[in-house]
Amino acid sequence: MAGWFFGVLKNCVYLRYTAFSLPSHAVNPVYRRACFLTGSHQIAQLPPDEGAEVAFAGRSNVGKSSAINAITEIGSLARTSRTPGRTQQINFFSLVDGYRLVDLPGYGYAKVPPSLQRHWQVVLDRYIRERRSLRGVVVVMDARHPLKDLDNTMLTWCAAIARPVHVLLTKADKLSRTESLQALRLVETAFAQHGQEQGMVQLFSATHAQGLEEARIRLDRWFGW
Ligand SMILES: Nc1nc2c(ncn2[C@@H]2O[C@H](COP(=O)(O)OP(=O)(O)OP(=O)(O)O)[C@@H](O)[C@H]2O)c(=O)[nH]1
Ligand SMILES: [Mg+2]
Repeated sequence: MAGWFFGVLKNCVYLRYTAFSLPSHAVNPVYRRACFLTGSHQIAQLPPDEGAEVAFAGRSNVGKSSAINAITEIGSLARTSRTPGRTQQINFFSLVDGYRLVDLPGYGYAKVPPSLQRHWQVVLDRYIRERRSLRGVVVVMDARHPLKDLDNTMLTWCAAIARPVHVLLTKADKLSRTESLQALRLVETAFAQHGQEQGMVQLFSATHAQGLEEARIRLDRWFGW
């Protein structure tokens, strides 16, 4: 790939022409330029519904924030924690102007007070249903415990409103190869039954950098790059 690229040197923005080809597996540089944009508690606080964004949804503690960090190769971009319920707002990360990754609060964590759980249920429902710039939802599941009730609800619901979904079966590093493939087949079958397009389920590991390229290819397609 050849073309003009922006760079920053000693606080000066410069433009340069790169003539050499990037290898096919090269990371699209926009992911590495991700930066925190804003965090929202309410629908009214969301940034303008313009451009394009991809949201990461899933049960609490499955590894949504870690997946965003692995994909962007910025370890400290989204806050992660061993303690479930870490992400308690809708966090927006800007890639380039008008293109965003979105880290959603996790669902299904029993220790979150019921009133807060209801709040997020309503906000996430409206966000996924109404957000015009939302190109697709990455549903993150723990490869060891996929397809919990709320995951099935999310898949059914996204299919019903024709929201494209890509499933990351993360923490695959904790499974043997055979177990990983079993989990993959299981979720692929369920995915098809939920009326979603086939072939959009993958194994992933943030800690072992597994499945990054496949995930980025999906994001590239949704963003139209
Ligand atoms: N082994 C392994 N651990 C992981 C992986 N991804 C995330 N973790 C760990 O899982 C825990 C939760 O990760 P987070 O990324 O904070 O999970 P989350 O889904 O954003 O959690 P909430 O914001 O609470 O909903 C952390 O201790 C991570 O280090 C992975 O691929 N492999
Ligand atoms: Mg999180």
